[in-house]
Amino acid sequence: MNFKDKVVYQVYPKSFQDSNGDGWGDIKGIISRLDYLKDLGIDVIWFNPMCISPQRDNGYDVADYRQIDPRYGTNEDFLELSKACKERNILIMFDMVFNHTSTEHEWFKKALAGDKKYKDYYIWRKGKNGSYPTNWQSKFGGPAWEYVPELDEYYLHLFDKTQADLNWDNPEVRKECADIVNYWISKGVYCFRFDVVNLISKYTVDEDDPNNFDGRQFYTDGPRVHEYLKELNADSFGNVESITVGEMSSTTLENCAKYANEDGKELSMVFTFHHLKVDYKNMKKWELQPVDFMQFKKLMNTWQTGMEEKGAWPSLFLNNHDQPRALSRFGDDKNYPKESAKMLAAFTHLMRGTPYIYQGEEIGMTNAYFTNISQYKDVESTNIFKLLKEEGKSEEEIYHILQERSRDNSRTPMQWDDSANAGFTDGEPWLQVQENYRNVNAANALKDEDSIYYWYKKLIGLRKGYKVVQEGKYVPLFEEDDQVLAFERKLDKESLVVICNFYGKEKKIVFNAKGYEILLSNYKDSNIVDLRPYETIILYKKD
Ligand code: TEU
Repeated sequence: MNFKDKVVYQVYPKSFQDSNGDGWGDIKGIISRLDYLKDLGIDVIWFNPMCISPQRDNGYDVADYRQIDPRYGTNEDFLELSKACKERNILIMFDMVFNHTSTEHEWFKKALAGDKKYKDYYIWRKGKNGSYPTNWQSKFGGPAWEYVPELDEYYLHLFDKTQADLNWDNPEVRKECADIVNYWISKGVYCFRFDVVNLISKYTVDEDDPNNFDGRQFYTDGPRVHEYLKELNADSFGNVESITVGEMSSTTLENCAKYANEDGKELSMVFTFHHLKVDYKNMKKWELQPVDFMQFKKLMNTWQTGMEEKGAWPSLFLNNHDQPRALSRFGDDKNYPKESAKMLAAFTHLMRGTPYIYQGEEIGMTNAYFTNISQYKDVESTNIFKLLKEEGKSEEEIYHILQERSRDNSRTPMQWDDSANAGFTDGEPWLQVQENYRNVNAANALKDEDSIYYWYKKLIGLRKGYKVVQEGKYVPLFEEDDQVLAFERKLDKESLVVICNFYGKEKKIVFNAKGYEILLSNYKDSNIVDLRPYETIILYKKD
């Protein structure tokens, strides 16, 4: 299916819309908000996992891949959602979590009970010298191995200890996963996101990480990952008109050129994260540094041109449910919320790739800025709070870090209007609503024709209306400038230029705009010379 003309919207179901007052978003709630999404102009909705799960990691710990978690509704409700989406010409993208299952999944329970077949669905090792099989750290902190006394063995979990890694070298596991994809295809789902799918093939699980770290060099972009993806493609989504995206953790351009090659043998596109680590000090998530803009720009340019040269397709995004809000991170949510949100959106939507909007970014939602650990719910945040405390950091310091980095920053409930709990729920929300909801909400955005919301609508309109946005070549501009990120998209006689001032200060630029018209700009009367704080200008010319 063509995905170059499409825009994807990510719904975090738990925080989107509650319909029954239990404080959790649900499917009926989503259905009631579909017209809002239709009006925005999006084509696909990616739903974070909604299947049965103990919710240790908000659904990324799946206990049954074929059943909707009752907290979201029933499988019948899902069919209703599917129908309602179809009526609006919106596609559904499901989130397939295949690197691991919940330890409450029946496969794992059977494994624990000593069933050999199911034990081999997971990765087990004996301890070494009375300790863990290797020194690997889980991505959520703590050891990546958990001991099971009954079996006198450890199982591998790259994430939480309730998320046991599946053994993809076992053909039966691969078949189970293809069957699950086919099950959802039979229910009318044609788009899939594959969670951390470049971690499924491990080089080895027996060697210590020489850097005393998480062991990622032994399981990232592993030896058989391309083979497994080709197989999954051939056995499931490759047989229908589908769109797929793989979440690629710490990957390389060379591997992504294969994962997302336009030959279509593996996936349609990839999510990569290098550009979202430019504020990690020493590449460590819990160490803060200001955004390294030059590094950010260089990464964007390298990946944009590299993927294009190799005939591969990227996804475009700055936000998702694991990232702090881009407006708070790359923009200025206090002094220039509108200007910087629009600039970041123009930048994201007009590069080469398929853009993803994370719920709420289209109305300028910000980080949560929670001030107490009791407000945080994410397993990663609560683990890290403990670990950083043990390291001797003060609570004040840790709060500062969490306010910048916690995944809960983007998970606060969608802000619909200025009524209690932002119109998200009549009950007690599972995660506190960000207090700025009285101003920052969808109802206000819809009333203001200059709002961020309508800007997103216009950007989506540009993608639909201009082939150069869908297919144009990417050419970096102003490469050495330390304040402006700009690029040209070129296709036959068409040229689209996007100029973004990434800072809250003015800047003079020299650009020969002869023959160009201004398609959009986030300030009135741009002169294409004196950029104002966070100004963005989109220029177009056809010879
Ligand atoms: O995330 C994978 C991942 O590696 C991260 O973005 C993760 O949040 C980060 O490393 C933590 O610092 C995916 C999902 O998007 C995430 O929500 C899940 O928790 C994770 O996989 C496990 O399934």
